[in-house]
Amino acid sequence: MNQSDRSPGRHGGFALVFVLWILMLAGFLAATNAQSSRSNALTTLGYSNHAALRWSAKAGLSVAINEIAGAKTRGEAVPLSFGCRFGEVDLLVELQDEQGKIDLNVAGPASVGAVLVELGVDDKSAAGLADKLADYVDTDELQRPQGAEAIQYTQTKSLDEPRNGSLNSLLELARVLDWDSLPIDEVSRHFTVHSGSSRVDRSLASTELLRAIDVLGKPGSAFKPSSKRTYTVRLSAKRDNDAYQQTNVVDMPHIAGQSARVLETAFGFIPPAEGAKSIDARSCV
Ligand SMILES: [Ca+2]
Repeated sequence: MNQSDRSPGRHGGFALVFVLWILMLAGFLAATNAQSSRSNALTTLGYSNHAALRWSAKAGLSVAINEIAGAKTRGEAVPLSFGCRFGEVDLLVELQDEQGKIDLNVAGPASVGAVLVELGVDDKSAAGLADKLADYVDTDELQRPQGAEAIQYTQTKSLDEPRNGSLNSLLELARVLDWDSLPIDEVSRHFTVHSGSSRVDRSLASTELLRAIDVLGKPGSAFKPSSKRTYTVRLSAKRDNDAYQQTNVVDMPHIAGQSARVLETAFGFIPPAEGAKSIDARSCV
């Protein structure tokens, strides 16, 4: 076979390889594009879910405020929790009267330490945490046995220092030496900075708090009703595989027509398993 006989076949072979290479490249580009489209779609779905969860929680706070106001107007007990739906978002709302908690600005370290022990903190650590909190709040610079004033914060290279005044928010506990080790969500179920009372309404207190009060031998912690109407509103929202939690402390108005004031807000996305669980199917609106 001469050169002219072999050329067309060789050219045909080159052409075939070239076409196959182009097809492979086109396939690769198509696959990449499909993957990118799927990724974009998932990202968009994620944004959509997050936006829906955040707005549902925001709207759920208004529903909760109306529930509290309605119960008060009717002379009924404020519900401990309720669930409802905003479209495809499941919302669980938990309500807690701050009068059933220990006020960290008022309680002594013995009371704070006793509650921490009931929450599972060992005796020595609980005493240390209680002393550090008391030093953070009191106006002097005299360090308690296991406490911490400004010099201890400097020695531990903390960027914070004691306020030497009342806490404005539970979130400020993150600045108190060693308190950042405690889960704020758990802490907020037993402590407040808004009741303004050294006493606790036993009918509203958690079981851990009741045990601590009994250990302290203060059954007299029976409550003298306060004029304060402050509540923690904990909202857990869930849609698909995303979940979101928002916690607010709300000061309810004393006079009809006035608006509720939001004193504290904490929020964030959480593991779906911790989101709203089985709730009834009523609509939130
Ligand atoms: Ca101090």
